[in-house]
Amino acid sequence: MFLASVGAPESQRQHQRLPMDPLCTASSGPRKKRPKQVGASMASPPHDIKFQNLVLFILEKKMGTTRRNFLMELARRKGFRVENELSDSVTHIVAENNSGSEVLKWLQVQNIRASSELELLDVSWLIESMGAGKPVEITGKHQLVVKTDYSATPNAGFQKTPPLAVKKISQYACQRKTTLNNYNHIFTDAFEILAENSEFKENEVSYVTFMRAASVLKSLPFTIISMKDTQGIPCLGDKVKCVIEEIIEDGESSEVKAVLNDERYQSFKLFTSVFGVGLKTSEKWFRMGFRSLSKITSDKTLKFTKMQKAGFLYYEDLVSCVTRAEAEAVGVLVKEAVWAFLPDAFITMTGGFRRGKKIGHDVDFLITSPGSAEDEEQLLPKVINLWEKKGLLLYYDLVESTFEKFKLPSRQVDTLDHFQKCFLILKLHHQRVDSGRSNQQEGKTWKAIRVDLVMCPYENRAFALLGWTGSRQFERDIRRYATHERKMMLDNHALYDKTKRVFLKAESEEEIFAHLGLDYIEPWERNA
Ligand code: DCT
Ligand code: MG
Repeated sequence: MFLASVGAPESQRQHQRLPMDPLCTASSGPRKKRPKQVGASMASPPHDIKFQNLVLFILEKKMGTTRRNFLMELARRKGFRVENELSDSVTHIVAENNSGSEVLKWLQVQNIRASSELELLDVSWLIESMGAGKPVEITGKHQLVVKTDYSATPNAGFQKTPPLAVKKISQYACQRKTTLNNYNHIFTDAFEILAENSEFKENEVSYVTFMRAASVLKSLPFTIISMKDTQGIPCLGDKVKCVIEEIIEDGESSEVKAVLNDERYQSFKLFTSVFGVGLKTSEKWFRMGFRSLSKITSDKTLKFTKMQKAGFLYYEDLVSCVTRAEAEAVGVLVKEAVWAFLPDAFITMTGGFRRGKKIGHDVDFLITSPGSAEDEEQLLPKVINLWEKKGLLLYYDLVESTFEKFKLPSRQVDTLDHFQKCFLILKLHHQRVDSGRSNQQEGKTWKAIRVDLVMCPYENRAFALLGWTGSRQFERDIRRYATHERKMMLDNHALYDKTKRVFLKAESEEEIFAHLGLDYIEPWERNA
């Protein structure tokens, strides 16, 4: 079972580990302890060079001989050319825990002048590249920053190492700022795959463990490059640290590799990519022996819901992400239609796009109006009707409101709200036919886009906005924080103070944060 694969305690494992053959990690299941191979790099066979244009040199300073030998060996196995000595042919210097200034200083001592073409890179670039099996694009986060003032503090100019005095990091995402600038993709991608696999297995505990780990790592302003960097970071238990350690050492996690190769994971991933297909249906199809969508759609005995039929019909469009330009174009359609019936309505694009994401799986909108409840109730049916007449409506499911005023907020962190809402697939006509996709489907001049419209009472708009902005992890944590730290109950409708037994009103998200005693976190800092 998943949780049973937790390895020996951290301290114990530390002694047993040494740089080892990374190719052994391809095996499935938990990590095995492998025998010591002292000086493995000395006796290594020659490796084929896959990337002729790069010549790497790994700096031993602050890294140590063992780790340097290990990284050199691993990089060579992955097809990189790594020099033992620094020479004119070197194009990339890779360093760990050194600022750009420190590397330059070292070069000066060696009497070597660094040319402007020489890349000074953080080891995170090499680790990511080895993980990707090819050199990844060099971005600002990989480049060591050079400050000319050497009298500055040792870490000055090198932004991607942990600051010397780390401010205590909260276990709650609502007390951390998480922008889309993720310095730890190599780890967070791994944890998101492990979390998804746990979700497919309906293992809630394990799902939460991995999602919290991914979330906290996304908030760090530096890249984790050694286990030392994980000290003091919450939400990283033994199991999680074991995965991090393996990625640092080998560039990848054997457990993630095993999940990606697992037939059940692959099938669930494929099945749930169809709009309207959840875990129950995936489980059923998997048990019935289905492994491909074509076999499913051509099976005469299977019955599909209206939602699934639409999911299959527009599959190609729906799996290709919605771009911001497409989201904006949908926004124009929504505003036109809504304002035709309710000119004073407020319309806000919520979800990932409000958090600054460039792509999404759908476009979410929150609609509210200070007008009468009856007008409110009639709006979505009118909008649907209009789009139907215009031939823009490919699918819709209108869910009537079950909202009751003064109902206590839900105790569940994951429940959907009671507002009236509509899940749609809209036909978005291309502004101009320029994508390869339209060539594939000759003559098709539109794309099917998933859209969620939510209509909420005016007094609840701040809560609804906070709830529909996400991310999911941020929402879970702010509700958990309200419950455990403030004895309050928060959901998409309201905030209730259990001690004072009152509902706390709010006109804006800022006021909700203030009621909770939290510093305000901007939407683009909620990408937890
Ligand atoms: N939400 C939530 N709990 C859920 C589902 C959603 O709190 N179980 C909130 C958070 C985000 C918002 O609703 C919109 O949901 P999605 O569209 O699923 O998420 P997203 O962040 O917009 O992601 P994507 O970019 O993939 O659409
Ligand atoms: Mg969304």
